[in-house]
Formats: sequence, C-alpha cells, structure tokens
Amino acid sequence: MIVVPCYNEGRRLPVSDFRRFLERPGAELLFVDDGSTDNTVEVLRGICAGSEGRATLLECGKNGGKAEAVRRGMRAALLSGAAYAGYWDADLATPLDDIAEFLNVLDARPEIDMVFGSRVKLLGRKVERHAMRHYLGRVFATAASLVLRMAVYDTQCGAKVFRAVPATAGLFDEPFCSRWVFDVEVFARYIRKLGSSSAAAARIYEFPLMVWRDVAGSKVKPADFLVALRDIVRIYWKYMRNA
Ligand SMILES: Nc1nc2c(ncn2[C@@H]2O[C@H](COP(=O)(O)OP(=O)(O)O)[C@@H](O)[C@H]2O)c(=O)[nH]1
Ligand SMILES: [Mg+2]
Repeated sequence: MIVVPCYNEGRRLPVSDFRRFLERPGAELLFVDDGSTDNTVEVLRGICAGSEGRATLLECGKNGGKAEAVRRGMRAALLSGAAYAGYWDADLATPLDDIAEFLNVLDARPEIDMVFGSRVKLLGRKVERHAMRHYLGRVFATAASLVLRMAVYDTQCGAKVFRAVPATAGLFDEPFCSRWVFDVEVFARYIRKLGSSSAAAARIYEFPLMVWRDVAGSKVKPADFLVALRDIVRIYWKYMRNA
C-alpha cells in the first residue's frame, strides 16, 4: 500500500497516472488529504470512486504538515496487512512505475527492509533538479549523514517503500519532532531500533532513479532549509547523542 500525502494538489495531481497505476494487480493507494482549501478532496474522491476499493482517502481535517500526514497514513498502511508500505509525493516527481522496481529489490534481497529513491545525476539518466536545490540538497545530505553516522546520498526523495516486518513496525507510531526532514527521523528511529548505524545501513537500499523532475508548485520555501538544519540538530539531540 502506497501513501500519497496531499495538500492543495487539486491542480497538480496527475489523475490519469494514478488511475492507470490502480489497474495493476495488487496496487493499493491511500491518499491523505491534509485540510486542503482547494478542490483536492473532490479530485481524490473521484479517483477512489472508480477504484473498487483499491484507493482510499484519509481526511485529516486541519492542516498538520506533510510529516504528520505521512505518519498517519504509514501507521495505517503498516498495520493493514499489506506486505509493503511506502509513501510517494503526489506530484509524481518520481514516476509510479518505479514502485514495481522497488518491490523487485525487496523480493530479491530478503535482508533489505527499506528501498528509497535517490536522485543521483548520472549521465544517461534524466534527473532534473534546480541547481540551487541540488546544492542545498548535497549540503543537507552531508549533515544528515554525519548525524546518522551512515553515508546516505539522498534522504529527502519523496519515494520510499518499507517491508512490513517487526523491524519497521512502530517507526511511524510517535509524532515527529521535525517538520520537513521527518525522513531523517525515520532513519534515526530505525537505527535506534536495530542498535547501530551499521546494522541499519546493511538493511537499507538506495535506488538510483532513472527519471526525476522538479515539478513546479513546490510548497518548500528557501527559508525551510534553515528549519531543516534546526531539525537535524533536534534529531541528533533526541536520537543520536547517546547512540
Ligand atoms: N499532507 C500534506 N502533504 C503536504 C503538505 N505540504 C506538502 N505536502 C505534500 O508533500 C509532497 C511533496 O510536496 P512538494 O511541495 O512537491 O515538495 P518538494 O517536492 O519537496 O518541493 C506532495 O505530495 C505534497 O502534496 C502538507 O502540509 N500536508
Ligand atoms: Mg515536489
């Protein structure tokens, strides 16, 4: 089951891509609307109505931010009985086709618990990121790697799939102390659960995406980079200081 957090996405949602995805055997989507003030809910209800129960909508009512919406959705998805649970940005900056590739990794490598999209700008791939966000992203990933004591290339890609097993159960139970960089907090919780960064690193797979594009209409503002750095310090203090 894949969780799709949505906030004022009425105009950006690639409806036909979601419909096509739902025709695949076993495909399940859980949209989480977060108090959108546009027509997001109507658009999502339209997708769910034609899905024969394979797409559902969770409505949070008041806007609580992406972290909280993903947390609620992932908690439900991990408890749903599905073998895998993941989350995926609604703008489909990462195409839905990659979900099948991520699941192939989980099927082929039983020791892996999580597969995360990684935006590595290699020749022969189409990873199109604004230069500024690319460089800020590199600074941020370096800071996150130091805090986590684990070399992660890209913590912030909004395309992640988890195996529903005891090691990942509970990762989304408690509210996050970070706003945008809750992904780093998920890594920190997993490290705490397994006992060390090296044990966690052995069970995480970063998947270099073939295609990724910066979709216009992002809700992340330049000042959020500073919030992200503050939250990295919070995460260090809460999870990693005594680890
Ligand atoms: N539920 C919820 N989702 C949000 C919120 N803000 C952003 N999102 C979702 O987070 C995902 C990524 O947002 P986006 O603005 O594209 O960020 P960017 O790709 O990192 O620039 C999309 O699915 C958004 O709808 C929010 O306040 N609540
Ligand atoms: Mg985006």
